[in-house]
Amino acid sequence: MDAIRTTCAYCGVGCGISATVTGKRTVEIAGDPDHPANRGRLCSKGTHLGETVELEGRLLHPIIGKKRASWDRALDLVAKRFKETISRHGPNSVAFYVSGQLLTEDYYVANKLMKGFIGTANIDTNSRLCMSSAVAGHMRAFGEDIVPATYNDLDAADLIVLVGSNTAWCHPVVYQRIRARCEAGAKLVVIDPRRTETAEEADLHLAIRPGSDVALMTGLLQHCREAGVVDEAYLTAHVAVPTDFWNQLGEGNDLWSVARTCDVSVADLRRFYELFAANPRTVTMFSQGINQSTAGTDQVNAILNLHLATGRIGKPGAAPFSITGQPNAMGGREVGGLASTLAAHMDFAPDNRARVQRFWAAPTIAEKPGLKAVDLFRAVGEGRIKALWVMATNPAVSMPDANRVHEALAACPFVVVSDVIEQTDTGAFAHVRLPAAAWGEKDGTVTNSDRTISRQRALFPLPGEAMPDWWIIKEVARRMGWKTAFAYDRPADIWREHCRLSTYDNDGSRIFALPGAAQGGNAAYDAMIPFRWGGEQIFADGNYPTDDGRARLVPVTQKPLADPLEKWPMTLNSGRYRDQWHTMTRTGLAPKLARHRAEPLVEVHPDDGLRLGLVDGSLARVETPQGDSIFRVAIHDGQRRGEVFVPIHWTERTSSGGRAGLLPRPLVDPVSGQPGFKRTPAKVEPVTPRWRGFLLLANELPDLPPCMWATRVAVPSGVMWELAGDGDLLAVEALLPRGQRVEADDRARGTRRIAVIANGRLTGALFVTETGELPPRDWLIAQLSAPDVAPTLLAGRAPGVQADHGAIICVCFDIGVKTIVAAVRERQLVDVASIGAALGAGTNCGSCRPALARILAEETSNAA
Ligand SMILES: Nc1nc2c(c(=O)[nH]1)N[C@H]1C(S)=C(S)[C@@H](COP(=O)(O)OP(=O)(O)OC[C@H]3O[C@@H](n4cnc5c(=O)[nH]c(N)nc54)[C@H](O)[C@@H]3O)O[C@H]1N2
Ligand SMILES: Nc1nc2c(c(=O)[nH]1)N[C@H]1C(S)=C(S)[C@@H](COP(=O)(O)OP(=O)(O)OC[C@H]3O[C@@H](n4cnc5c(=O)[nH]c(N)nc54)[C@H](O)[C@@H]3O)O[C@H]1N2
Ligand code: SF4
Ligand SMILES: [Mo]
Repeated sequence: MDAIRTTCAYCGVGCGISATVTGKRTVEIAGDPDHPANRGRLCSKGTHLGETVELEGRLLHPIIGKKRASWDRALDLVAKRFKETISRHGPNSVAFYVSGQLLTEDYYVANKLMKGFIGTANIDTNSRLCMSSAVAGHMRAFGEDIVPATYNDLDAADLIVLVGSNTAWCHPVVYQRIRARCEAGAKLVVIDPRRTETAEEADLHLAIRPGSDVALMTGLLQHCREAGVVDEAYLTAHVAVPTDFWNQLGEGNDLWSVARTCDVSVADLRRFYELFAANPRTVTMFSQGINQSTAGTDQVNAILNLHLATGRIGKPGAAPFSITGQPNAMGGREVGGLASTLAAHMDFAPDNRARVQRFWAAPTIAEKPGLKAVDLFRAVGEGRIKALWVMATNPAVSMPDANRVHEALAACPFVVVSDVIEQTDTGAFAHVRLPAAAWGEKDGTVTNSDRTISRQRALFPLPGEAMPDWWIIKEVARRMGWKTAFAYDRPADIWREHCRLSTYDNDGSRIFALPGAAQGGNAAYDAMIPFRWGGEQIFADGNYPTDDGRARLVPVTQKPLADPLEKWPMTLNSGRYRDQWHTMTRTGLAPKLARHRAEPLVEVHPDDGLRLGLVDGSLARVETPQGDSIFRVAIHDGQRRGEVFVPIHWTERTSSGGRAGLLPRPLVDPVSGQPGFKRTPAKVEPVTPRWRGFLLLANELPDLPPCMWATRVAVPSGVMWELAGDGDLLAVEALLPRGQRVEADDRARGTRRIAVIANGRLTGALFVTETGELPPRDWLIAQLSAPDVAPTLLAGRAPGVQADHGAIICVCFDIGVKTIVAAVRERQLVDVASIGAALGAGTNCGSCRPALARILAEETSNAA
C-alpha cells in the first residue's frame, strides 16, 4: 500500500508523517521528509504512534447513562436537552468546553453553533489553560493574535532564548533544529527555575525564582536602552510608546536589584543581557513557564516589548515566538474558538458581530465574550450552566482545583462527553458519551506553531460506530432545527466556508486570511500540501493590525513575590514528561513510552530531601489548600531549594496518587483568564507504607488495586502496577488470576512472592516486601510473553544471569543507563555520536540525546 501523508497527533510542532498501513489496525510510521516542520524527523511520541492505534479501550458506540444507545437516540437526546435548557433558562445556561486537539473543521462547526445559533459565547477551550496569555499579549501589542515567527527564524538566529519552555521534552523536533543551529555557532540561553534537559545543554541557564520573569525582561529592556540597542527609528515609525514608558522603567531595574529579585548571580545576569544586546538576530521562544501564570499576559508583553523596542521583529532570525502545545491550538485561534474571541480573528465589536452574523445567515450572534474555563466550571458548580458538552479534553484531570471540577460535573444536570476512549475521569460524569473518530481515522486540517496548515488524513476506516467530531456537532445542530446552516457532507465543505469567512469583507485589516484556499474543490482539499498563512515575515513592513497601524509597548511591572507561608513552605511547579501526552489516554497504551518515566515523581532538591526526611524512591504526600496526592520521591539537584515539580499525566484510571490537577488553586491571569499552574504554595511530607511491591498481570484490571499507592505501568503483553500499602495483602492477592500458584515467603524481611501460571505461561505475579529488596522488573515482564515459564520465576531473574540494564534511556532501541555507562567506560566513548555508533542509542528519534550528553558529562566528571 502507498504511504499516506498526514500530521502527528501530538504537539504543536506539527510534524509531517508518512504512514504505511500494514494491516487492519497496524501502521508503519515514518517522518515525512518533505514536511517543512520536521523534514523527516520525529520524536519518541510520534515514532511510537503506531502502538496507539489499536482499538483497546476505545469508545465505539454512543452510551446513554450506562447503556449502549443508537446514534439517533443519543443525538436526539443531546439536541432536545440543549434546546429545552435554552428555552427555559436562556442561551447563557449552556456551554461547550472544547480542545486544541479538535481539527479546524470540528472547531469551526462547534464555534458557529454556539456563537451564531445558540447565541452565547459560552464556548471555551483547554487552550485557555495553554496559551491564552500569549493570545492576550499578542492582541495588546499587535492588535491581532499573530505569531510573528516561523521555524525558519531558528535557522537564522544567532541567539535563541527559551523562556519557561522545556523544549527538549515538549517540542523535541524543534529542539533538534535549535541544537543544529547551536552547532553552527548560535548561542542558547534557557530561563527556567528547573535545570531541565533543555537547560543542561544551554550555553547559559538562568534558574530564576519562579514568577520573576517580568523583572528579568524589564531589566533587560533597561540594559538594552543603556547599551544603545533600542531601535529609536523603528519605534518612531512603527510603535506607539505610552508617555512615561521609559521613565517608569528607570527605577529598580539595575543589574543588582534584578539579580536579587530573580535570585540569580549578577555575573550570569550580565552575561545574558550582554548576549542579548550583542545579537540582533535573536529569537525568544516561550511557553508554559510564561503563559501559565497569574501574571501571564504581562510576562508575554514583557517579552514582546523587548522585541519591539529593539526592532527585532519581522526580520529573518529575529522574533518573539510563542510556541503552542497542542496539535491544533493555532487552528482553534483561527476559527475563534475561545470564549474571548468571536470568529476568524474578530472580536465582539459591533461591526464584527454584524459581519459574522451576516456571513453565517445566523438567527442571532453572541453579544459579548463568554465564560472562560475556570469561570465556566465555577458556573457549572453554581448551577448557572445546566447543560455542558465536553469535546476532546479531560477537564476532570487537567483543570486546576480538580476536586471542585469533579463536584461541578457531578452536580450538572446534563453532561455530554465526546471522546475516543471509553474510560476517562471526565467521561465518568457524563449522561451521554459520544464515540469520536480518533487520529488515523479522521480527516481535516491543523495549524502548527509556525502557522503551517497541514492535512490530517484517515488511515483506517471508522471503527465500530465512531464518527468524526464535525459530524457529531452538525448532527446535533440540525436536530436543534438549523438544517441548512449545518448541511455539511465532508470536512472540505467546512474548510471552504472557514476560508471564505476569513476573507469575507476583509479589506486587509485582519491579517488572518486564507485567500485562494477557499476556491479549491474536494480534490484540491484531498491533495493539499502544507502551507503557511501570513507569509514568512509577517510584520516585515512594520505595519500592525491596529487602528493607527502601530504596535504597542505595554507598560508592565513585576508583581511582588511573597515569601513562602509557614503552613505552605514549598512552591509546587508542574509540567510534562518527555514520553507522555497529557492524561495518557493514548500514550499510556504504549509500553515503550512508559519506560522513560514509569511513575509520577515529585522532584525535590537534595537539601529539602534531607530537611523533610524524603529519600529517593520513597513516597511523599504533596498537599495544598486545594487537595493532596502521593508521589514517588526523586531527589534531583536540578530543582531549586524550596520548590518541587510534579508531572500532569496521571489520572484516577492510572494511579491512586500522582494527581497534579488536584493541587493548583483556581487563580487566573486577570487579562487572559489562564490559570497559574506553575506556582502553588504547598507542603511535602514523607509517607511510610509498611510494604511496597509490584503486581504484574497479563490482563487489565477494571479498577485500581486496593492499597495506599497503586500506579499503572503499560508493559508488553500486560500491565504492571507499582504498589505500596499498610494493610494486609489479601485484597491485592485476590486480583491475581486463577491458575497454578508458586509462592515464597521470607518472614524476616516481610517478603512475599507469588507467581501464577496457566497453560504453561506466566499470567500474574505479586512481589512485595517490608524491608527486603525487589528484583528489577524487566525480566519478569518479559516472562509474560515467554512461551515457557522459567524455573527461576520467584527469583525474578533468568537462570544464572542478572539482567539489569538500568533505567531505559533510549526508548527506540530499549537501551538502559547501565548499558550506556558500561559502553562509555569500556570503549572510551566521548560524544553522543560515538554512543550512537556503538549502541544505536539516540540515532532514531533523538529525544534521548540530552540524556546521553548528561551521562557523558557525569562520566567525565567521575573520571576526573
Ligand atoms: N512530551 C510532551 N510534550 C508535550 C505535551 C505533553 O503532554 N507531553 N503537551 C503539549 C502541550 S499542550 C503544551 S502546552 C506544551 C508545554 O510545553 P512546555 O511549556 O515546555 O512544558 P511544561 O513542562 O508545562 O513547562 C515548561 C517549563 O516552565 C518552567 N517554569 C515554571 N515556572 C516558571 C517561571 O516562573 N518562569 C519560567 N521562565 N519558567 C517556569 C517549568 O519548570 C517547566 O520546565 O507541551 C506540548 N508538548
Ligand atoms: N497542573 C497542571 N495542569 C495542566 C497543565 C500544567 O502544566 N499543569 N497544562 C494544561 C495544558 S497546557 C493543557 S493543553 C491541558 C491538557 O489537558 P487535556 O486536554 O484535558 O488532556 P488530554 O489528555 O490531551 O485530553 C484530550 C482528551 O480528548 C480525547 N481525544 C483524543 N482525540 C480526540 C478526538 O479526535 N476527538 C475527541 N472528541 N476526543 C479526542 C482523549 O482521549 C482525551 O480524553 O492540561 C492543562 N493542565
Ligand atoms: S515533535 Fe514529536 S510529538 Fe511533536 S509533532 Fe513532532 S513527532 Fe509529534
Ligand atoms: Mo497545552
